[in-house]
Amino acid sequence: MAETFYVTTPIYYVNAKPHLGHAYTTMVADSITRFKRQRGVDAFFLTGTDEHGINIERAAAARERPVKEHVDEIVEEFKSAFAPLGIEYDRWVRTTDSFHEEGVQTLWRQLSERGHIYKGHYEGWFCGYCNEFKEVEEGEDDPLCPIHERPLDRVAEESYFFRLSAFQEPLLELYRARPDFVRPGARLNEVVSFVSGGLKDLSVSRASVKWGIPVPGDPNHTIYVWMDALMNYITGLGWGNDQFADFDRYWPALHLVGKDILRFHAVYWPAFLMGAGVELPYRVHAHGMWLSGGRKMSKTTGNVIDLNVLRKHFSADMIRYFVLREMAFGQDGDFTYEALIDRVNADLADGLGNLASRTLTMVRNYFEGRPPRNFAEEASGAALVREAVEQARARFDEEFDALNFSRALEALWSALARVDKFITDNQPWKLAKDPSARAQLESVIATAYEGLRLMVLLAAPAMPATTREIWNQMGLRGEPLGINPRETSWGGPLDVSEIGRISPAFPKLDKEKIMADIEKEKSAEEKSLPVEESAPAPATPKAEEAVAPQKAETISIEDFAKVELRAATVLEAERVPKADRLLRLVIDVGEAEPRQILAGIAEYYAPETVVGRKIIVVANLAPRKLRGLESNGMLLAASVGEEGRPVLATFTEDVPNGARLK
Ligand code: ME8
Repeated sequence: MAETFYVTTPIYYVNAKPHLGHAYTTMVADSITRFKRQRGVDAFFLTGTDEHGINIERAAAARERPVKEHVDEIVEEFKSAFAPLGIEYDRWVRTTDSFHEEGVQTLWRQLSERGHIYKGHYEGWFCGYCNEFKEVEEGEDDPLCPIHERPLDRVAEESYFFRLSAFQEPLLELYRARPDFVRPGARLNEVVSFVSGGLKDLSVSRASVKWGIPVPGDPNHTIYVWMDALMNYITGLGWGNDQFADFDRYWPALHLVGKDILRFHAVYWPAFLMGAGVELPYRVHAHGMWLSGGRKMSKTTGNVIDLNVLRKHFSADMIRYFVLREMAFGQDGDFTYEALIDRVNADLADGLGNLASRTLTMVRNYFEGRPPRNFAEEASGAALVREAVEQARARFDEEFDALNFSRALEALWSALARVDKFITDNQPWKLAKDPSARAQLESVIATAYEGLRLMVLLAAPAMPATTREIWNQMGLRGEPLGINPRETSWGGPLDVSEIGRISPAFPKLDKEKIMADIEKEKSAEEKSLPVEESAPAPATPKAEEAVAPQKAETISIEDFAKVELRAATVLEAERVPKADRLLRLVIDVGEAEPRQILAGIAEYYAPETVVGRKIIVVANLAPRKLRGLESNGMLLAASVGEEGRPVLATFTEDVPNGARLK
């Protein structure tokens, strides 16, 4: 049986829009899942949304929406923000899912039967944003949450309690016996010192909150949001419900969390599980926070990096590479667009992209497109390059596996620089002019091609789309993520005949232009209506008009039948010079020849992000000319928001090119 691996992210509050912080943990989880799978491990990746509690109830009330409608909407926002970042989870748990509710109630019953829950009275101060009771100095009348700087709620009500105090010793014993239970080590020390300071019993029900899971046998109470939310990690595998049967296969989990919520995961969660007699997680790994303008990026501070702005200017792989490379996992990292642009230009455009283009151009020019496989190491430094790549491969695997993504990528990129320098030092353009230097030339290009091949395989979990693109350009068959780098060796057999069409995988970014555009968008954004728990969006008639579908005259089925809608795949994409909005696409509509169409999406989609996409086109539109180029069809896209941002229509299942939509 294959080794298994189970990774989770926190489930996110649906009180505001997703931002880079949420996407970060989820991109990390996606990359590590792809890394494991590529190495033959049976991996499972769970994420989802935390939908109960007073803060969600309030966010919905502020928008004058029924709570369920509000949460459904924000869940969709999360899903549609994550998908274009190449995030492919196995399951999305919503705490409003009935299987989850069933599992949470099962846990409650077990804890209750084992004597870990009792009824009492609670009086204290509660922060709806933290979902946590706060200690407040005697005599304070209007205390604020030290994290959110918002007024705390006074709570005085009947409440059920979990006997957390009884778990102080078992928890300390856990940290002693398994010092890797919490990573990094510095975080473990914080947890140990917190628990050593003494644990009070925890209030785990609320009589005044209606939007939650009812306490079994006492429906006047709802279960404390954190007890509800933490349970997603096992209900999502089928524990305590009949919906799924994955618990025995995948549990225990590696929990990836931000350090902001470490205590809940490293103290309360294992205590609940111990109480119920359930096996503990494998590890809780706390990462640092993305800061913006020197402060933690958060919806309450209002300094979040908007995923729409990011996606507009940067491809998913640029963003993924940057966050993995830039932030030492575990430490805080400062996010700036300037740093992102600099990294993309240095490491991706001038680094990986340039190495791929120059290597493949030489394969095309000097070897008629057939990669040479002469590993006799005739060229000077070839053996050293091979060694550097092999060392980087070993180092990369070790570091990535230990979640040291930045160091893993750093090791890979330093080998990449070695290959690049090796090409330059050997001056293949001179060797190509000298027939007696043929073996040397072969050795240079074979070494560069081989180094590139092995490095692209390793980079694939971090950058799935562009590595696939480079792989195809290299003429290699299969998918890089389908090839186990540990079973691939230098100079091993290759499934390749000729290289494909060469095009730069990463365009060089124009820093000044992008920065100016982002500034403009930021000021436009400030004027628009945010979904923010702190600043409720008034339901003005204008806001409603903006989302309401336009009424149109009806048409007959015959009218509709005149429109020939077909499935197609984008083969090539490039910007149209001097036309900011236009992309020129070459598409396969299942006909003998590909077609050219022009699409006004360039402001929202970088060319490399649409290549390979399945789209829907109006195939029988009369041809028309734009900027001297003929367009033979039109692609379909939803027009979203007041600015009419196009979102490409596609299929969620495999559809052959040319298939008609009716
Ligand atoms: O805490 N930098 O949800 P949440 C890095 N529902 N990561 C960040 C970040 C930042 N600036 N901001 C947010 C909750 N995150 C609970 C969790 S789990 C059973 C319940 C990421 O929407 C990071 O993973 O506030 C952090 O822990 C999480 O989002 C908090 O998301």
